[in-house]
Amino acid sequence: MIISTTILATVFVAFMLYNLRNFLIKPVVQCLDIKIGETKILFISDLHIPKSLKIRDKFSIIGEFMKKNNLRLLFIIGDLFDDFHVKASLSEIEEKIRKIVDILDLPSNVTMYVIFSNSSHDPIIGNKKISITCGRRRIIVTNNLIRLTIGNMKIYLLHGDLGVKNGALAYLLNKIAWFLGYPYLIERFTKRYILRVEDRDWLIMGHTHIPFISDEFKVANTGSWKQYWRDSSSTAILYDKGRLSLINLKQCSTNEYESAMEKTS
Ligand SMILES: [Mn+2]
Repeated sequence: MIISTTILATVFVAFMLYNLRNFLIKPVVQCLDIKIGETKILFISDLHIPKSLKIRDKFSIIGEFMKKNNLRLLFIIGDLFDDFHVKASLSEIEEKIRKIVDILDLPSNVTMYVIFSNSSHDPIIGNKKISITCGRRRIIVTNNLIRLTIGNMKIYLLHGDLGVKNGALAYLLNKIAWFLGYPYLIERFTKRYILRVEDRDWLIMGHTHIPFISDEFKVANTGSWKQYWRDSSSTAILYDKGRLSLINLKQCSTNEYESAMEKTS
């Protein structure tokens, strides 16, 4: 009991100190507002595709899943790339994104929003909004927070590196907090204290590589597609007719994604 209390107190103090700046000065978070009428949306993050685009992972299951289930809207919530954290030229970013459309085997009528992470991995683009067309596909790249409005539902989308910038540290903090009885620490902290989002609205993040969905706190994490020292989860969050679910795309062998739905908390 004393040990766990000490660990919790240490973690809490370290976390507060690390984020002190965000407590004192509310970070300026630019927001991109999107209102849509789609009934199905896929959210993924943390693909960590190398800049060389030489990959062995089968990312095409993302596009295959979208085609099978008639999904036309995709949000990639950060860490799309693994080693591309430089001020790249617009033409280089465009070229790589077009190739990623191929790697993911996306539907020909897809609209894809990409939120670049800011701390590492993704290109540095400042506050630029980049629009790319690729046949009938529309791609919008930003590094801002996205506020998605679907009817009465509001979903905030953010990579999640505003507070704890290092993904491995974010992972560790979430695991320890979870173990000590405070689940989803980073997501709940980001939602309440950094973004000051209303309780009834949702926040979907990436960054920690721990997939989950919590109806209680209305926070979710898309997981990751890269095998580091942490496993790849191959997960996504699916919006379908007003409901959000955590799904595992590697378990989708049929047209029906119901089979891939994991237990929601
Ligand atoms: Mn990541």
